[in-house]
Formats: sequence, C-alpha cells, structure tokens
Amino acid sequence: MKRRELIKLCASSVAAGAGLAPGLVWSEDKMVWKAADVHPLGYPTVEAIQRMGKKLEQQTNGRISIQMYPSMQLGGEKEMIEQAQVGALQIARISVGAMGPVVDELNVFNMPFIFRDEAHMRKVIDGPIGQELLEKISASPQTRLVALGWMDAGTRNVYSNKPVTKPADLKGMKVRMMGNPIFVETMNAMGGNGVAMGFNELYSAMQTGVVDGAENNEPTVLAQNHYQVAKVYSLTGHLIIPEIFVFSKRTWDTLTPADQALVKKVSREAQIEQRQLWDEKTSKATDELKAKGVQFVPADKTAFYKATQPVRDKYGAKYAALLKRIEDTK
Ligand code: GTR
Repeated sequence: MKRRELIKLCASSVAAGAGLAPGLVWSEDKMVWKAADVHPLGYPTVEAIQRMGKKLEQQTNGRISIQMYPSMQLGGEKEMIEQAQVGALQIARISVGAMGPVVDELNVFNMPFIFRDEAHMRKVIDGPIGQELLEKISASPQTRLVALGWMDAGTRNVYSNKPVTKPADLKGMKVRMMGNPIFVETMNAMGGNGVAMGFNELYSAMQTGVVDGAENNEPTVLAQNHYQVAKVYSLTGHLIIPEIFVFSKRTWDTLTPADQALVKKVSREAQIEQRQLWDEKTSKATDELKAKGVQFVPADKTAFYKATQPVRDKYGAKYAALLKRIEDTK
C-alpha cells in the first residue's frame, strides 16, 4: 500500500473514532507542492508552472496545489536541483545548462550552434528526442528526479558595455557563463574568457566589474535588471538552450499512478502553453530594453560558428548518433 493511502486510512479511522467531519479526513490528504524558479513572478516559466498548479487544484478539487517560490528564494539552480533530489522541493524549473553536469547526455543541447534556430529546437524537444531524454533522466537512478517537460528560453546573446560583433571584440573580456565546463570552453573559443558563476551572483559581479559581461536571452536581461549594468546586447546567438522542469523522485514515488498520470498530462500542456507566453514576453522585453537605452547590435554569427567548431568536435564525438538525429529533425 502506498504511504499516502496508508495515511488516509489511518486518518479515516481516527476521524471516524473521533466523530470528525469527513472534510477533516480529506484535509489530511492534501498536498501542497513547493516549486521554485530563479525568475520573478510574471516570467513565462514561473507563470506556466503557476497555471499548471491551478489546473491541478481544479482537477483534484483542491487536493493538490503548488506553492511557487520565485526569484531565487530557494537559492540558485544547483541548490534547487539538490533540494528536489532530497524531496525538500517538488518542482524545480531550471536550465538544461544546469542539468548537464547531472545527466551528461543533456549536454548535446548545451553545445554552441547545435540548433539551426529556435523553431528547430522546438521541433526537437516536442518530438521523440525530447521524450527520450526526459525518460532517460527519470530512469537514471542517480538523478533522483522525474523529468516532466521542457520550456523555451530563446537564444542567448552576449551583453556588456561594448559591441561584440566578432571574436576579436571579446579579447580580454571576462564573460560570465553557467557553471558547466562546456560553456566556459565555448566562451574561450569565441575569443573571450569564460567565467563560471552562479546566476545569483551575476548582477553584482557585473556591477563591480568582476566580469565584463554575460550572455542570455532578452527576457532574462530585463527580469534580472541586468540592463542597468550592461547597455549593449550583441546578437551572437551562440546558444539555444531549453529549460526543463523536474519533479522530486522521492515525492513522486509516494504518488498514486493516477496522480502521476495527471501530473504528466498537465506538464505536457504547460510545455506548450509556456511557448506562447515566451514569444509574447520576448517581443515585449526587446521593446522595453530598447526603451531603456539598450543598444541591439548585429554580430557575425558565421565567425562565431567557425570559432566554436572545436567545442562541437570535442563534446559531440560521443553523441554523434544523437546529433545526427537532431540535425535531421526538420
Ligand atoms: C536563464 C534561465 C535560468 C538560468 C539563467 C543562467 O536563461 O532561464 O534558468 O539558467 O539563464 O544563465 O544561469
């Protein structure tokens, strides 16, 4: 018998013995799951998980709900992953960049210029490759996570206080990258000095000149106020990394198969819904950044593509078959 059913049974006998109203029995059975995100309320990933929570609440008559902890309240992404692994957090929405060190195969999505464009990336995550990778994460015992779905995070571009149109422009520049060697090597190959750093330290690092710049999508630059300390957004387009949302395996194993199936269903819906929120937010964020004085400059993507070939060669070799399937996804 599942632990939850046992608790329910015990609660029912206690309630019957004590003559309690049935409502009290059901309240024993209520589950409030913790979800966390590094972004603030209103950001597409946060909004999508909150909508998913509303659906769960409706479809279980309030038995399951989600409490969102946005804006890094529970720490950075590394900490969020660790909390989900021990069951202190149920849903962690993180970048695939942060999951690469946990599941090596995910690093295929973390390589520079691996997707032709965002539409290509979406085809891949929505299709069989996306599904297989989710299953792989869930099946691997050391992850202690159940992968629920993907989300969009646009295209990452370099931002700093000077234009970066070609590799030579990055010479001597320290650029913050996510904590994964593949990103540091990517920045080094692009001509700069990659510095691995947690997202939670980035604003002050840019402000104090510990780094000269960073790279991310438009909604992030706006939501995290990075535009206040970096005024030039150069369209290098070197990384298109999806987000992922995962569930604590420890909690998952206490759920009934029916609840598990419901979570999987609403997760797939969240994946699709977030996309629309994403597109709206990206175009609004671009306008807002421009209105706040951020200069958008075109960059020589072909030069950056060529410069990063050694990174694709090094990391791609062991996943040649998967990379071929990604390339063949039309
Ligand atoms: C953002 C992403 C975050 C975080 C951040 C980073 O695009 O939404 O989850 O990974 O990038 O650069 O650390």
